[in-house]
Amino acid sequence: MAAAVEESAPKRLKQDTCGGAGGDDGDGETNGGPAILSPVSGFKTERVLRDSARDKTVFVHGKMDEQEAVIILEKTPIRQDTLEEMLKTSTVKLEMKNDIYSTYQLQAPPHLNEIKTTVICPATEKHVKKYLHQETFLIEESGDDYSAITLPYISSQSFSVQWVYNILEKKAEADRIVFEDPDPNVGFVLLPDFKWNQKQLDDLYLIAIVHRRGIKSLRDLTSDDLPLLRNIQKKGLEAVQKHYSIPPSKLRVYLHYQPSYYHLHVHITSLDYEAPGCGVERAHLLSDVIQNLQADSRYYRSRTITFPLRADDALLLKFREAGKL
Ligand code: M7G
Repeated sequence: MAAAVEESAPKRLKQDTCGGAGGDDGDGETNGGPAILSPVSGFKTERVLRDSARDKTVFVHGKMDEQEAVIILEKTPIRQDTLEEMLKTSTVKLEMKNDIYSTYQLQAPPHLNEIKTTVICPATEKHVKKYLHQETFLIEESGDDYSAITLPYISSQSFSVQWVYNILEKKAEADRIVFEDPDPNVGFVLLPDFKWNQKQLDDLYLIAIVHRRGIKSLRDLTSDDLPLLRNIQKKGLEAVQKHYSIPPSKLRVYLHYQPSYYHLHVHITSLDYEAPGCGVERAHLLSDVIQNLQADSRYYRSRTITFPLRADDALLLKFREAGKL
């Protein structure tokens, strides 16, 4: 059962550019008011990229206004604070009854029955691949492999980080910011990851995005960056404690390698939540990163780092071509 977040009502997105209104300049829009028009009503499904009955999620590729789009639909957890209302106001249909056992189809009123919907439009081929269910392979990337294979690849192929700059420049999601340290060198913005609907703490998911530009990933970090990392660890976790009453001992704080977006950010999730990408093959605990850099300034420049790649990832092909797989 999901404990509720004691917060103001979550913010919803305005009409998306691919749905009609709004510009296409890469600026973000965030709005605290009600949704006006459904950007997904005109969505034409092409194929389901991935679905999970267990997670109650579906990733769909299709078209919106002739533009490529990916939508992610996710049934949200049942919340403790609205449970009573839900049981009182729902209609029920008996499915079966046997002795002391009975099952029903319960139809909750719309406001207690929402589906979290994420829209990516226009979506690139890389977005479609990101969400397509794929076989994965582990790569062992040495420091030299990074310079010779990965760096040239990510310099030309990685996802745009415009959404990150929009957050840092307060052009998007400004009203969602939980904490900010504006210092250009060690500062960061802490806000909810867009995977989290902020309605229950069980699946709390925040990201701390550093103000400093040019740190692509873990690979770029040296001991010079320790003040930045320690600042996130200290002030970021203090802010989570203050805002959500969750102590550091209940949080998983980590960096991804490889990330999808090459602007340094730290993931902060509830320890009780098995967030996608929190496994040992991709997640590096911030506290370990700090200790490793304390012990060896060039730790992440030189060591071999293991990470998974999907079968159709062009980077995997580059490693294959180089005889590394
Ligand atoms: P990552 O490790 O680069 O990639 O993390 P991943 O998506 O493969 O984990 C980037 C994180 O930023 C992810 O947890 C995303 O869910 C989150 N994220 C991505 N976008 C495009 C947005 C966004 O526009 N707003 C917010 N708040 N979070 C985002």
